[in-house]
Amino acid sequence: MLKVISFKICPFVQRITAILEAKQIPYEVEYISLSDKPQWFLDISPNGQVPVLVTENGTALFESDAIAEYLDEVYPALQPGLSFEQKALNRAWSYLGSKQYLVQCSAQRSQDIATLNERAEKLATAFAKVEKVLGDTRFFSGDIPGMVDLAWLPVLHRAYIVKEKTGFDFLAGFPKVQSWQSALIATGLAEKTVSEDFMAKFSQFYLSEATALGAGLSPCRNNADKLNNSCTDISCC
Ligand SMILES: N[C@@H](CCC(=O)N[C@@H](CS)C(=O)NCC(=O)O)C(=O)O
Repeated sequence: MLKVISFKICPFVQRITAILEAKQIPYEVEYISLSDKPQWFLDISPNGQVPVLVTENGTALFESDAIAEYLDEVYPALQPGLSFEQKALNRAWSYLGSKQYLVQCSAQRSQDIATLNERAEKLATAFAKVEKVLGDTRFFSGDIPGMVDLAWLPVLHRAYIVKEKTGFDFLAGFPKVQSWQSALIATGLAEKTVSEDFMAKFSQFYLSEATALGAGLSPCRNNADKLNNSCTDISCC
């Protein structure tokens, strides 16, 4: 069986588990600690990063884009019959999604409102591009989720949680992206592709009192005076 080496709040991993779930490919997950990486993991992960996908042959694949493309090619297509051009376009829109993971992580870790808004603005630049190309279908290009949808799922899932928990809306001003988010959340894929304690881990890391989002949970949302340190941590987890 395929094995995904994972870290619980990693969006790069969630993209891969989303593809596995959507394609109904059986897989198992092994979680590791990124602050204390085991030697066996370092031996198979050239960059020391998750996700790693161990194939049926025992080959350790790394880099989420490469893993996503492997799963797309080897297992039955989610959207059969796409032309090579359409596939290339889908990859390009997927890359735009996966490039936002660290941007969003850094926004969520912002320690003051000004930094949060500044980083959310970077994310908004990407949402504006997608808003322009989303059509009338439920998902990015059709009525079932395809590879582009799954690449954006981690970003849209996190935006959903943040809005639910704090009221802060990364998608403000993008009605089509909001509908797309609702359609994706309604599939149930978001919950299926993370660990059972994802919410607790996510909240602990991104919505604690140390972040502007977490401090915003108090009735006084704009705590900029209290939280005047800029976050310099752009790492994700
Ligand atoms: N380019 C990599 C990025 C993966 C990544 O940043 N993973 C993070 C967790 S979300 C990680 O493993 N960080 C540990 C480290 O960089 O030492 C990919 O697409 O797979």
